[in-house]
Amino acid sequence: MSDIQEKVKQIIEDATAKIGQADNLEKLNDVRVAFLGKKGELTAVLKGMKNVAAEERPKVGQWVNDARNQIENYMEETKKKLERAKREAQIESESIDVTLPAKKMEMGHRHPNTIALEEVERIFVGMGYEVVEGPEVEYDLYNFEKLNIPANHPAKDEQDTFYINKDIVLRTQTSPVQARIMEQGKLPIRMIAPGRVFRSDEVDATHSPSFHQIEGLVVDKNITFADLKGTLEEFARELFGPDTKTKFRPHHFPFTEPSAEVDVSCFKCGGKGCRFCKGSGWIEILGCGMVHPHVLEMCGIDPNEYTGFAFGVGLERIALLKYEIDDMRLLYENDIRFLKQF
Ligand code: 2U9
Repeated sequence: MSDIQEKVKQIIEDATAKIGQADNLEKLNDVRVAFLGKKGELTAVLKGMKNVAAEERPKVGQWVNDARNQIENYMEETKKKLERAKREAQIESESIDVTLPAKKMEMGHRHPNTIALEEVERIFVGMGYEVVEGPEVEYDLYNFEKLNIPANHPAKDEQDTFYINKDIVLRTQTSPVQARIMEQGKLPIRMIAPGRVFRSDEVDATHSPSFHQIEGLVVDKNITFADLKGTLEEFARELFGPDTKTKFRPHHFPFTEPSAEVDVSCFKCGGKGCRFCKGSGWIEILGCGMVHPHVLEMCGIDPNEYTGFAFGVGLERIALLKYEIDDMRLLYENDIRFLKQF
């Protein structure tokens, strides 16, 4: 066997061994370059042809071609094997374990205040009322003056207002929304004004410096206290059940005359007296009255032609009562374990 034939045989053996050792596609490519590339070992044999006798050259060419074919075939076979293994490893690593527990869907929950507000809105919208919102930062003029609460009125002290400056306050009630609507002069009016109000109160189980009110206002010709009574009795029955009784106790508000506070029969004991109603059988829920003629006048409505009634409820008070929550602070903590119960 000639030296060249020996050399080619050796190249085949070496290449075969190296291909066998290549355990990934990159290493296999390195082997291709080392043996079959332009500067590879087999190419070097061809480059040495100039030293081979002319009659020997076809033979040498044949050996080199056979060697190339043999190496390429084995390489191709190995490449396919490595590609298959790579694909299988990828499928294995990307496979999904369908037996794992699913990701939990975290559902939100309406706040008890929102549930109570939507319930009150539903009742009044059902009676033909409009829902109107207004600014939380309000002129003293609309928050106090036009509601018959002039400078030095004791109510101004009692409410202990947050002042932005001497003319602008954080509203202490939603009544300025009604005053603004009256001023627009479109009559009759049948509206409720829900929203956040502010009073400089210390936080405890029944107080917060920021809470919510829903106030109502009706202004039309021939509106009487009977309309007020009938409306609020119906409201109480819708909110607390059809057997609910109401009691109107005389009271005083600067913006209404006459005024009353309204109690409902205890929906826990039906009026017999229990821990919930502190033994009295009654629970106070709202304040109301006939709109003071002076308030009508200050808001541009002729009190000789029109009369009206108004009322105000604390939203938190309704939520606490309806859902039997004993501390107002729970409503502001937003603990999902608490909120989920309603
Ligand atoms: C206008 C005229 C009159 C609104 C009214 C009450 C009675 C009332 C309290 C309930 C609990 C406030 O949240 S609370 O502390 N409100 O008792 N509010 S009459 O009267 C108005 C409003 C607007 C123009």
